[in-house]
Amino acid sequence: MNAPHPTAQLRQQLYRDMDPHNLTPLWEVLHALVPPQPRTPCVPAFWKYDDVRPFLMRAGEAITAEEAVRRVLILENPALRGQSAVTQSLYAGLQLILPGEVAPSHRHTQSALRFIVEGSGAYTAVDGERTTMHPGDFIITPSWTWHDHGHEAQGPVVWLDGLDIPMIRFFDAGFAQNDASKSQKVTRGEGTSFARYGHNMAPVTSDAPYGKTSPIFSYPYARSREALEQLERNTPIDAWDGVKLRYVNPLTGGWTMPTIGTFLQKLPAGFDGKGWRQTDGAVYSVVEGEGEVVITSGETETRHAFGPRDHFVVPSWHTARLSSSKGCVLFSFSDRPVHQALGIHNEERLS
Ligand code: 1HN
Repeated sequence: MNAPHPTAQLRQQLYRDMDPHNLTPLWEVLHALVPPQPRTPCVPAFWKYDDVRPFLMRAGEAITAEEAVRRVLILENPALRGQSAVTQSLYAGLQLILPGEVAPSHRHTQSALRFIVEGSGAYTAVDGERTTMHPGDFIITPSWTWHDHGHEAQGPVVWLDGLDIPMIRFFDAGFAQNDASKSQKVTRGEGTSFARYGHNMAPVTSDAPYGKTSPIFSYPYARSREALEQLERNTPIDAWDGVKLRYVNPLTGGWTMPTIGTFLQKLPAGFDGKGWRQTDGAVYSVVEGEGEVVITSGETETRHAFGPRDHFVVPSWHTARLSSSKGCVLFSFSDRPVHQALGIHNEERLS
């Protein structure tokens, strides 16, 4: 008889002997490495604003914006606790600033978006230009630009921060610096970037002052909402998305940031959307109105009624459906620009 065919025992001995050499067999993990379809560890998540707000206000009593540098409660995906991640690639948090406070100037390679959730009159300063915040405004802090926040008006102001922190961490490409001064010097009047780039026009000696990032610091809600309203009146409603637009970089027509795509959509009253799934997991912020989101993955179904200022996550390749009896407006962001740059974006719309 020949020697016995390699057995489980033989394999186990091989694994043990090579382990100290930092060697491991691919055939034991191959299936998990290249799954037949995306299998994210991220789970659907939902934060009701009424539950979150009291903690934000308590944070306002527990620490100043300056002491905290950024007074933020991180929205952590329940399956990624401790990782400061809302999806595998993205970070989200709710930031509070109170009248008279300053969040000191710094810069980092991570890109940031702000979506204003509550209150008015705080400002963010980017590269010497201040922008006043209003609910529903979408504001950008491009990679490596100095930025500070302040509040010289009334009442608490809360916004959603979206950053590419987990992605930049994955690439080990993060740099950061603190500014010498707390609040950077204002060098340009408010609205300068919008005047240059926000009216379907651009400087004649065209430049891209922030590289791959949009030179518009703030996309005011009033304008974005007006566009959706007009389209709702005049064009067919998409059976999956209602009326949905993406924010663009006016110099390229592409995404506003290289790593994060941003969207605003309006579901008309009585909308009962069809299901879809896509590879880019997304974070939603409810601006106005109310509705329901149903998220399914395999046998698991999650269902949440939402209202203004609630936040939720639709993970990669989970099927989602949106509906709204009274109509609503939703802001959302995802890592779609990266999926598209890599040629791996996939979307399936169910009939
Ligand atoms: C940051 O700079 C801000 O500038 C907010 O408001 C959240 C989370 C991690 C790292 C930097 C801001 C942040 C952040």
